[in-house]
Amino acid sequence: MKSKVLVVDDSSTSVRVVSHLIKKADKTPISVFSLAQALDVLNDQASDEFLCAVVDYTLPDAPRGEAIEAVLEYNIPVIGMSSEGPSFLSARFIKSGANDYLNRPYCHEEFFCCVTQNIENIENIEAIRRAANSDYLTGLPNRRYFFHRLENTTSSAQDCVALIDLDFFKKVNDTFGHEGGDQVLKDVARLLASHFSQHLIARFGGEEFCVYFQNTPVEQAKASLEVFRIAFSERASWINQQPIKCTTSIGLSNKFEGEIDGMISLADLALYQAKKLGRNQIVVDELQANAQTI
Ligand code: GH3
Ligand code: MG
Ligand code: MG
Repeated sequence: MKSKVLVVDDSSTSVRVVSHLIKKADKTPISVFSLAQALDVLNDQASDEFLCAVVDYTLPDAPRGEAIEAVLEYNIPVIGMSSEGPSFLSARFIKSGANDYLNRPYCHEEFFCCVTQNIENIENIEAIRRAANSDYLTGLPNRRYFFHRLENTTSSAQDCVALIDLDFFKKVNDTFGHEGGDQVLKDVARLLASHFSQHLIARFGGEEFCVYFQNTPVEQAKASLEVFRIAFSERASWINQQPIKCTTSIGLSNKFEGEIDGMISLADLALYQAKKLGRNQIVVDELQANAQTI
């Protein structure tokens, strides 16, 4: 959960007051006195750790609101502050893209309301974004997020993709009920998250999952999938004190031809092959014809 609020103001008295009020809102103020220092902090610390920034309109090294625009560049919501009067403020701040603004002198209640309301709005938007991007049952990223992430990624010929499908999962539901099936889905998701934390994973739908390996030789991806496959097959999920054993079939492809969709279709064909060959195994559809090739 994000908790930092960046405070950029050249007046140490103002910084002290603002920091105190931010702490009262249970957030952590990170205070700096100039735009240069603010940029140092933002380049040094992950900017996505900041909930928002409270930025003075006039700073010695940014006299005309440049600091507000500079901080907005880092995709951090900004509350602007100025002593120059409300009519000046509203026009200038709206133009610079600030989310909200405060006119000095402000009473503490006014500051508190402004900051907490903005933080609440930002947190609500974050919660909606998280819900839209993740799968409700397992908490894994969903298909929508998977493709959105890849849209903004430069894929390379070294990438590969794996489709992982639970074997005879319908039978799990038939034997242990939907609740038993759900438990297996949650467990497989947790195991996937722990084995492939360095990679992009998603629940594609039903009992099918996907792992996208960036810049990973196919042999390495296959070896790590094999470790996962064996680990999953050797453990059990539990429902009403009953163990549920389950296995996975996996299709892996590294035939990158510029289209991720195409590589996923090939992984799907490899998965189909793994099912046909008896399940609980990996089939690789790889560029160089060594190992199992379809
Ligand atoms: P195969 O080895 O060929 O993959 O067989 P399968 O039984 O795993 O595959 P099939 O496609 O026949 O059945 C998938 C089942 O997954 C059917 C569906 O009811 C179940 N399923 C899909 N989503 C969920 C879910 O969220 N929870 C539970 N409990 N079951 C689900
Ligand atoms: Mg100032
Ligand atoms: Mg299945």
